[in-house]
Amino acid sequence: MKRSVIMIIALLSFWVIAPNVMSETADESRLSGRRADATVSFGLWQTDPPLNRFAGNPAMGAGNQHEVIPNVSRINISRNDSGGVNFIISGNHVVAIYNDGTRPEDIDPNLLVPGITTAGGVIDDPDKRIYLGANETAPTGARDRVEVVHFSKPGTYLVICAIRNHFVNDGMYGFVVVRENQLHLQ
Ligand SMILES: [Cu+2]
Repeated sequence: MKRSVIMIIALLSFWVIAPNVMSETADESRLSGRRADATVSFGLWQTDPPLNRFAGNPAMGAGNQHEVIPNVSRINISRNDSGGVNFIISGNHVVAIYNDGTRPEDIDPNLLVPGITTAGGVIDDPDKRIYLGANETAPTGARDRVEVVHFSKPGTYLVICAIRNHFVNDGMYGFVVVRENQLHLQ
């Protein structure tokens, strides 16, 4: 009986003390719910009409929604901690990310990777580009994949699908907003 009372007191005190210790040692911005990472759906497999990929992908890009969801994702970084975005790619898409302040109209959709003609080709505008992801023909470029991209500086980053038809015709682009947490800088 005594022992169980002691156990309860020990557990309760841990429950009270542990969060305080954690908040002193960990990044408070993360504990308070400010996200250091975000998950972005980059192309989605449709369900209406029903889609069956069991035996293989539908031809000509059918059955795929060319959208970036959420369209604007936000992450927080601090002086000591950077952040990341997990792009979950479904379909034939190529992630290209441009530096802070780049707008969709700054992209030249007529600069193309030579030799690729599918879906209008792949945009290859290197101006202010900070990341170009895998193509489906690359060894790492399966249609269903994740690319995790690191952000260490605040800014508003344009993220486009570099498949020309997706960007030009479907407006497949979004933004990653990286904010620096000023509250806990010392
Ligand atoms: Cu795309």
